[in-house]
Amino acid sequence: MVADDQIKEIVQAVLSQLLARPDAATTGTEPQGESKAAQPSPAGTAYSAPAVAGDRAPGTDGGGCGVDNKEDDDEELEDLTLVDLQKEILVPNPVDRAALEYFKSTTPARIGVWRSGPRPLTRTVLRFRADHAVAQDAVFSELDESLAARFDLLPVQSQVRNKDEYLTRPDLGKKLSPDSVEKIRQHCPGGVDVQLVVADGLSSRAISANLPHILPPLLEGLKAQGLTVGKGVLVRYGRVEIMDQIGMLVQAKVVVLLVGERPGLGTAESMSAYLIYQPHEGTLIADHTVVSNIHKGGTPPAEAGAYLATLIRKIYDAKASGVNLPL
Ligand code: B12
Repeated sequence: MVADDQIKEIVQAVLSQLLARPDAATTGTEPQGESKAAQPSPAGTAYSAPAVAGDRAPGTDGGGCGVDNKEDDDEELEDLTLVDLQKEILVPNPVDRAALEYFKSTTPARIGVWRSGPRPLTRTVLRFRADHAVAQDAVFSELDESLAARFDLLPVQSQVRNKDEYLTRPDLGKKLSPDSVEKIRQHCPGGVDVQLVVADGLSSRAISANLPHILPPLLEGLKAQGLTVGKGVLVRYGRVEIMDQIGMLVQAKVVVLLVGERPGLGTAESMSAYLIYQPHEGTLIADHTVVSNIHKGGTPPAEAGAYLATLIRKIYDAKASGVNLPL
């Protein structure tokens, strides 16, 4: 086992060697074209002087090792995830800038990212990795339990004990812990029209970001639709199918689950609503209706809340959901 001091010494030695290298500021590992390409075009809009290794002036690229330029040691690194990709123009001097801006405005996909020879720009690669890190952080982040008190929800837990188990045992996330079953029996009134369930799922960030905006229009909408709503439940380490067990316990007509979606590279804050009419032992996944992509860059949560209220009324009236719900 290497002692902490030894590790520090090794890191120090590697860093001083890198800084002492004559080519530390110009590694020559990136073709010059990249740095040139990454410069803002004369008519450049959103893209300006990033403090990222691969996007410096020609010949100053550090190959992304982060120690390429001593003067920059105290500089704050730009948080690439804050840059709006749909507005970032990386193509130098585009022939038809307006068309490129239009295409980019229509999709969050990474189009028009330019290149360095056959490779993507360092900036593009770093952005990809940063977005991936954000997605991983969202998956590993824990549910903010203060949401329960804030929105008058009953905090419960699946049979999962920790995040690692959550990720490796999806089956346990579909069932309530015995304590939670008892809690729901005690605190949630039975026979309601609508049972609300909120679960962290694969992104508790999605819940923190959207819950405050979706709940008011959803609850107001259900009231306006004349539907009774039971005591809502906040599930830690929950998977989609846990909503069926909760629905069966409280004998609700319609169960609505708000859950964090598996984060992608576009956003880590996307939430889905899954809906089901009277779940029972033989319920299948296909008996659920899904409304996905609820976040500020997709269907905004306030709009989704109002829409869900009308959809729940439709499911209630049709006595069916999922593939059985008439279009
Ligand atoms: C992962 C995923 C899957 C995985 C689920 C496996 C797993 N165990 O996780 C697989 C590849 C199997 C899958 C299959 C399908 N999926 Co899918 N899936 C997703 C994805 C990318 C993430 C879902 C998520 O994060 N759920 C939250 C976590 C916590 O849930 P979970 O409990 O771990 O897993 C359950 C749910 O993911 C659910 N689920 C997944 N897909 C679907 C689709 C439908 C219609 C339903 C009711 C449930 C459901 O089943 C899982 C097991 O119980 C979403 C995209 C998104 N932005 O949400 C699409 C998404 C939900 N899927 C979709 C579709 C269309 C399907 C399929 C119908 C595709 C097909 N033609 O076969 C099938 C149906 C599955 C079924 N059994 O009936 C659509 C739903 C569109 C809609 N509004 O109805 C979405 C929104 C993608 C999209 N944008 O088109 N899917």
